[in-house]
Formats: sequence, structure tokens, C-alpha cells
Amino acid sequence: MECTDMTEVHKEFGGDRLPPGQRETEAFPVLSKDGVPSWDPETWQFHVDGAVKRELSLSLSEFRSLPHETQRQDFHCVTGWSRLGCEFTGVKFPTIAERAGVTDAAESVMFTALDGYTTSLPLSDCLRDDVLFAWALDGSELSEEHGGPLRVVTPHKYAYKGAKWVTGIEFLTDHERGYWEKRGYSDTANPWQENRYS
Ligand SMILES: Nc1nc2c(c(=O)[nH]1)N[C@H]1C(S)=C(S)[C@@H](COP(=O)(O)O)O[C@H]1N2
Ligand SMILES: [Mo]
Repeated sequence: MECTDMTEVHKEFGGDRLPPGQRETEAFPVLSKDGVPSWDPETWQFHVDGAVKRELSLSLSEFRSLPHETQRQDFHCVTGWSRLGCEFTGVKFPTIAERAGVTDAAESVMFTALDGYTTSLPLSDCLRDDVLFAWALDGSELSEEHGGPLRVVTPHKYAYKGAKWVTGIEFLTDHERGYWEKRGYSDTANPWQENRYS
């Protein structure tokens, strides 16, 4: 599959490809608040609700048959490592927002996951072609430790803004903080401004 190069995101934020205080790693460490949650591919469902015209419920095969693409992206962890040029395959956030018919009242998005993790972003930070619901990395199925069967990637933010094992999004009319944002991590999470803690 053709791969779109989205590794120029740093230019939008007026910084270097490697954000300040980060070091590049070839490895891909795993960071999870608990272990890998369990899920059954037969009953797995992705839900969209909140400020939308159409609530959505999609099975794994329905989700994967949505229009999708492969993008080369950088991944920045707030603990100080960056993995450059990851090839993620998935569905762009705007594709989901269009299908659900997001209303003008929507301000923010809450992502929910199988392990009870949550994270949120303003709607404008989600309506980007580089925010993906991804199921493959570097041409292989995303491993369970890295969030398979489906995770979010947010190359313009520290990686805690990307929920692994994501199973739902809620469009909110008022912004709410997610799991780490309530526990001292920055709600804005801009790597080029080193928004690590709040
Ligand atoms: N569901 C879920 N998503 C999550 C987390 C988590 O604990 N649970 N950890 C976050 C954090 S803090 C980081 S840095 C990245 C790590 O992704 P990785 O384990 O694939 O490196 O996932 C984010 N998404
Ligand atoms: Mo993290």
C-alpha cells in the first residue's frame, strides 16, 4: 500500500523534527497503566456518541472496511523517547466524524479504552488527517501491547493523547480531562513547547 509521509508536522509548530528534550529510539517501548486488557474479536465494538447526528456502532471488520491509509509519522512519548517514521495504517479521525455527523455543539472529544483509560482533545486537534485509528504498524498487525486491535495516534501531541485499545469516542459540548490529564500531565501536551506537566 502507498504510504503518505506525514513527518513534517514539526514545521507547523515551528520546531525541529525531534522535539526539545526528546531522544530518538529505534525500539518501541510499551507504556500502559495496567496490563493488556482482554477482548473478543467476535464481540468487539467501536461506539461513537455524544454531540452527533448519528450514533455509530461498528464491529472490527466494519471498522477495518472503512476508507483507510498508511502514513509515516513520528511518535513522541512524554517520558523522553521518540520513535521516528512509524508506518501506521488506519482510518483518519475526520472520516469517523463525518460518518457520525458531528454537530456544531461539539467542542471536545473523549476517547475511551478497554483498560479504563481515557484521554481527550479539543475537536480541532482531532479533525486532522494525521490523527488515525490504527491497526497496523510497519506493515504488521499492531501488537496487543501497543494497543491492538485498534489504537489512536496523535503525532502532534505526546503519545498519551493516543488511546490504545480504543473502543469509543464521545463528542463533548464541554471539555473534560482524561486519565493522565487529571493526574498531573499536561492537557495541551504539545511536544514542541514541552507541555509535559500541568
Ligand atoms: N488504553 C491506554 N492507552 C494508552 C495508555 C494506557 O495506559 N492505556 N498509555 C498512554 C501512554 S502514557 C503512552 S506514552 C502511550 C504508549 O504507547 P506504547 O505503549 O505503544 O508505546 O500510550 C498511551 N495510550
Ligand atoms: Mo506516556
